[in-house]
Amino acid sequence: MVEGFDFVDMSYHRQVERDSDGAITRDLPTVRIAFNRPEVRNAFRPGTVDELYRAMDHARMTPDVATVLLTGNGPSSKDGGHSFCSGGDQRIRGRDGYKYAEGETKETIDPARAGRLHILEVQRLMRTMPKVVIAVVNGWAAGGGHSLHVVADLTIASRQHGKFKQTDATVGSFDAGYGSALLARQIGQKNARAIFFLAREYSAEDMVRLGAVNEAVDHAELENVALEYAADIARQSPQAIRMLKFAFNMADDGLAGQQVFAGEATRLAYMTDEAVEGKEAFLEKRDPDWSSFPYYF
Ligand code: S0N
Repeated sequence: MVEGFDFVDMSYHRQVERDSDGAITRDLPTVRIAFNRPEVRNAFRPGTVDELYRAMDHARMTPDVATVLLTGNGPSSKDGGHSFCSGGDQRIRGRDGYKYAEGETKETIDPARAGRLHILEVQRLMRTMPKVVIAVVNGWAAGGGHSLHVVADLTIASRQHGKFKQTDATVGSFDAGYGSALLARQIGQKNARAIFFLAREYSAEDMVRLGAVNEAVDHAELENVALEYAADIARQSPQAIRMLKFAFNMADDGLAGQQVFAGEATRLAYMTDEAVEGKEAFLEKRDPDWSSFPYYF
């Protein structure tokens, strides 16, 4: 457990493989990050989103972590309701675009903290981090919570409690970026438009049929299945996984997606004798000798 967060939980899960003598042969570590405001269906405020960002970024920079599980704590102690995330907390949405914490006023609020759409920064981090993010939908995924599952690389959902509803238009907001356009790439224009325009409720199995969710599983098994997914991912080549993630993103992310993919390609190229020759020639103040590097393989 990583301490210091109020609204988000972050914990490391160390799964291992052992040989017949019981010795550990492979570590398969995973990070679980969970919204922790179940009494409001895990709605997020700026403070929640800032913590979520820090947790995600910590996972991004932890070298041996292959996979991030994003989920919601619960059920609610008030009514037993289960939730993944119900999006932006509507209680603090000001007409001026700021999100007011308790006791804050227009005069005291810090615009740098409360004036922007923080959650979009988390979406970009999920999208560009070199790790697989799995949305583990244990209850309601609504509004901005629905968009987070869309942005995740994979989604598994509780058969009993996983529910999906895109309520943005109901409350006068709209995720006009990944939440809608990426969803249309995933499940087709007509299906995505229906989800947004009609704001109807979908079960986990409905979403599997539409191709928006990878698997619906028994609620009691949800986190175990998520850890099995994470372990399988951790058995693959880390380099191959991040190249594949960035390749899957590239067409939809335009030049920003190309930049992320190209960064990895450049990093790999730096490991070749050819790139080393270019650098050494510069440092030795001579022309590079490319004669041993073919133009065609
Ligand atoms: C999730 C729903 C469908 C669950 O219904 P259910 O099970 O009947 O529970 P409720 O009784 O409705 O809820 C239980 C308690 O939780 C409170 N609550 C639930 N969701 C929220 C919320 N989002 N904000 C504040 N409170 C919430 C209820 O009020 C209730 O409290 P009590 O017990 O005190 O009465 C249902 O709850 C529902 O429809 N929720 C609202 C979903 C929603 O519309 N979310 C917002 C959609 N928009 C966004 O998420 C925008 C996201 C975002 O950040 C963003 C992105 C782009 C641009 C701008 C922004 C931005 O920052 O706003």
